[in-house]
Amino acid sequence: MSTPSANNPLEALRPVLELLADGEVHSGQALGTALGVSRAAVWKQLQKLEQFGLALESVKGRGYRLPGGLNLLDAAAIETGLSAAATSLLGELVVADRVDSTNAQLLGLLERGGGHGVAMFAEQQTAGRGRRGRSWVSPFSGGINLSIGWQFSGGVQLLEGLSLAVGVALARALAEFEVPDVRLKWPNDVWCRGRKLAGVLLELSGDLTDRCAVVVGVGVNVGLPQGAAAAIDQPWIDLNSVCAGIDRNRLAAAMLNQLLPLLDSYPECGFAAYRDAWQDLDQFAGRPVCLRSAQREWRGIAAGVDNSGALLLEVDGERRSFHGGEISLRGQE
Ligand code: BT5
Repeated sequence: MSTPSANNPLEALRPVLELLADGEVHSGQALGTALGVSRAAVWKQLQKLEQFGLALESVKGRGYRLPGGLNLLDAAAIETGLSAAATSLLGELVVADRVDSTNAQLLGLLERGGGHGVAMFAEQQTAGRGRRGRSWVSPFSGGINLSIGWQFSGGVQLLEGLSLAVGVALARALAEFEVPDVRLKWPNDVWCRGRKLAGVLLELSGDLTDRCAVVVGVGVNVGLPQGAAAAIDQPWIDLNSVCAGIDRNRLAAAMLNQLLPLLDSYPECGFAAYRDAWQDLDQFAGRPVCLRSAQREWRGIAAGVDNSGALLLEVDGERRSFHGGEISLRGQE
């Protein structure tokens, strides 16, 4: 797939971004010389950067800097970190500057008959999606926004529990960077220190009884600017506040190294292969929770998940399984 240039409006600004990525002060003169353009042209480029929400700082009499620097996603750097297994399963790697939603882009591709094995990362999403019409806050360079398209035959029931298994895969990728206190919250959240660090959104297309496709969408917070994060209406956390300095390209590769083999083997092995690992990471195991669905509310003690990924709750001494709804810790619902 060729990346539509509309998804890469930063292309022309990459050289100046790469100079500023070190977080140091650069004078307009030095930037102009390095880029081979006039100071006025540098100024125009810097103004455009601000349109991406990048907080450029002007240091009086000295020049400009991007506080904290930038660690841009780069396809070649991601590819360097891929395992042999992931490399052989990857159809195409796309790194976009800005898209509406990587899931929406991948769904479009799948509907046009392509997309299998395509992994798309975006520095920024203007309409990042959560479940049930909710949104995912994804400011420029603030995290990893990734969608992978996967076609398979045999009907959608083969993907039962997949969003939970993806959570396990993410936890494994984060463990490679020794991120502390990572837990999973049923059905699709990765938490850290009691706050949401990452979310998973699966979207399906095709004939759900036969040949169909899934888009696995994952958003992980790396360094969310406070301004953008103000729009998040629940406790959140980013990697920089627990484990600063993780290279985004290495993390992106680690995620693909986990997710591509998972997708390849999932129709055969299913959630049973991930259940124990999921339960070891369960944020709410043994705790009193409230499960809310559109129709009603259940109160019980969280007792893990079954082989299909359904939530198990002890309700009035009886163990019941639930396939949908949202859980919260009792007392905090
Ligand atoms: C999710 O939905 O958690 C799924 C998020 C999936 C995002 C990825 S990014 C790549 C791909 N492309 C997309 O367009 N989406 C996927 P849900 O469980 O419905 O949670 C959404 C809720 O999480 C929101 O209503 C907020 O409360 C909260 N939220 C939004 N942005 C957040 C963020 N950056 N960090 C933590 N929480 C956030």
